[in-house]
Amino acid sequence: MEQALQHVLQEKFQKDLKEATKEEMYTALLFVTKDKMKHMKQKEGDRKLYYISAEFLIGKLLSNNLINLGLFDEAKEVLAKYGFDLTEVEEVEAEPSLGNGGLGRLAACFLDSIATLGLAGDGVGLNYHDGLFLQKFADHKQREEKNPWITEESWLTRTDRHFEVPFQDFTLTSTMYDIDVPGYGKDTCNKLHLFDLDTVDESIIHDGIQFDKRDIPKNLTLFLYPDDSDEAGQLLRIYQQYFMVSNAAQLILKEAEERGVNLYHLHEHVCIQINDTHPTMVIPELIRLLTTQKGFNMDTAIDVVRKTCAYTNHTILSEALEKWPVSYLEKVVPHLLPIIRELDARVRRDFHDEKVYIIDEMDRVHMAHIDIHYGYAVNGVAALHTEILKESELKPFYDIYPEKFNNKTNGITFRRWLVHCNHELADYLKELIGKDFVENADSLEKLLAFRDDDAVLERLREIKKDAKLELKKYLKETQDVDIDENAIFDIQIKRLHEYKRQQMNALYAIYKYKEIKKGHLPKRPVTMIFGAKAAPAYTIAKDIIHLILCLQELINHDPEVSPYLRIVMVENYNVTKAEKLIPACDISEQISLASKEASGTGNMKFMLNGAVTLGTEDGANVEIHELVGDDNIYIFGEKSETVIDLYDKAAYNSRAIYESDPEIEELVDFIISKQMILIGDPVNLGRLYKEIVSKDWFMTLLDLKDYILTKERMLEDYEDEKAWAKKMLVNIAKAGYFSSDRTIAEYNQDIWHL
Ligand code: OX2
Repeated sequence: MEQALQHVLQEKFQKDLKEATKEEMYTALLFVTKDKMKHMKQKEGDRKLYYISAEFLIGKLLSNNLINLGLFDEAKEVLAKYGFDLTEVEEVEAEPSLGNGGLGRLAACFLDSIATLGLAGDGVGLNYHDGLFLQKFADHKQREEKNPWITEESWLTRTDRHFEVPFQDFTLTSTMYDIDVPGYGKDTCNKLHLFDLDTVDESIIHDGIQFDKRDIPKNLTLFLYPDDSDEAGQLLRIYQQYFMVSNAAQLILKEAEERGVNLYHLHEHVCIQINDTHPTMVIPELIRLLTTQKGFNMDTAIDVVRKTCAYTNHTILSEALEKWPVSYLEKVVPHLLPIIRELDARVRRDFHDEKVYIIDEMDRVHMAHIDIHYGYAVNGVAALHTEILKESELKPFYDIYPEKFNNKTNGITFRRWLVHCNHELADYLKELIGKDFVENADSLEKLLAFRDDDAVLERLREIKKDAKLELKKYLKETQDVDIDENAIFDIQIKRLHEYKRQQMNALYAIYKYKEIKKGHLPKRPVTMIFGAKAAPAYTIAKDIIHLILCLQELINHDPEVSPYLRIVMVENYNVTKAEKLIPACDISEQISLASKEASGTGNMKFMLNGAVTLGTEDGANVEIHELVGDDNIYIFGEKSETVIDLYDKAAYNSRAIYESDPEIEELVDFIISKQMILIGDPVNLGRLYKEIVSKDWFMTLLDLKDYILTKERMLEDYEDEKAWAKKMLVNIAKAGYFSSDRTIAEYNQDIWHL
């Protein structure tokens, strides 16, 4: 390592290890690591997986690659010898914001686990130059800016693969970039293929993230999820999706032919996982390529494609189940329409239930319906979610194809979410139970043997305290905020969405503020931490951010309250920040309206790092609850059956709750109180107030009181330090099930058969 670094520094910068800057040292590490991976091949096998996804939220890669390659300790030592701190050096790396939230991070964890299990599987996506967006706060509001991350030297390698992608008005030539994906302790390596266009032009971006949505050659891979509140935005998304899948399909066929595969047996050698509906057009595109270029007839092409593709559903929110108007597809990819119409005609021929048609009476194409009819497997991402798919959301399909439906409860990679983000905890666990858990997560259960060992419990508390101190330092340096490491850290970090109910947590803050004002002081200070980006066109989500930022201002500047309660909204929440926040957390907020959070994966990361969940019976919380038992989790709120029933009967009435309960009324009214209006914008606060009182689609007021009571009980319980430490221990010990290695082993066993 020392020689290799020395060599790069000399060649590139004519410098010695002693003279290098942090940036130069980072570049040297990047080169050395990339060079090592360049010589690693993919595992050879009969069947190869292509995981197609609009998002891969990979985070910074230096440390993780070093860990997986077994070079981390050596690199750290060499750097220390020359006065460098590896943690500081890796700060130099820009984090690619190639994802929005859980779906994209899941894809990244999966790539790690696929490689770690030694399976041949590559990711396929797009190389967005400016990612999702960079979040800035000004006037207590979110502002969006571009988030460039591609530097001259990066993990991307330009390849000489290019494909022609035909659109209605023009044909574009792609360029494929690769990022290496090494497995933990493996000498094989997979790839993440990111497609791009050489003509993309970042200079067309102005005023934050505005740009001409119609200039496709210049804008195609600028942003992930460009604003689709108008037609031009929706068309751009279709351009992006088709560009992604046409490249994927061409790559898949090309690689198969290079491997000598007879395309009539494609399904025996290739498997395609469609990550939510964004890549759905790969199905008609493959059929098109097989029929127009490879001499297949329609029946055979459909048959082969059906045996090749599998689909993962990540949500039951109807606005997320994509439906593209036929007229839009006509404008962008008219050559796919005859195929989509043929696929629809076959469905209509075989089934007489309009709920399962592909094209509906309003001439919209239901993308998920294509996946379910023309793929061989459909999976949900947690047990409850899959049950809801089978029993309600996708019931008509389950009735037709019961054998296609299966559950794959999500997971997270322990290499990033424990070994990398929490060195102190990982090292201590290795000391206690051996290092086997890094690859064999179930062995974390060995920790249970120490549940009554005072010294171990004490050490776990110390490790938590150290992580809090680290976070305190980080927040001071990056955002100039002060937090108290002796406070209870209560953290809600995830995308901003009404169903995730950050607004309910904000109402708790109002409750606590008022209590403190009345002189009911908590035994120990509480620090409430939020981190969330709102989609640029999602008005109410932005209003909720505004509410939290106004409360932050009010509470942190009130000398009567701030010694006991603080609010911190972390700017531009991303993977790097999650890695600092999660190890420091005491209370993990997982408070979605039951039935709405398909799984959640933050809940798993927190648990693994010794936080205790405060949550509803939703998504994977249900499975966490089953694993840790009633004593080690705090569950509140209505169950999913009740919620689904309320929706079915249109029986939820937030105004009735508001008007009949003076305590709730007082909290909600505070949103538009004089003090708040003095700080914030009456338009935003007023709109949010009205939304909660007169609509409250995600039933905040339904669960608010139970939430407040449960959280208060949790704060009380925290005071029994030993009992709390035991809860931490049990959570860590039981987290093994949520390793993405387990999830991927199940995908492979039941769906992929690699
Ligand atoms: C998310 C889901 O909301 C979340 O519950 C889940 O854990 C994650 O996917 C990974 O499965 N976009 N993001 C999601 O769904 C969609 C659509």
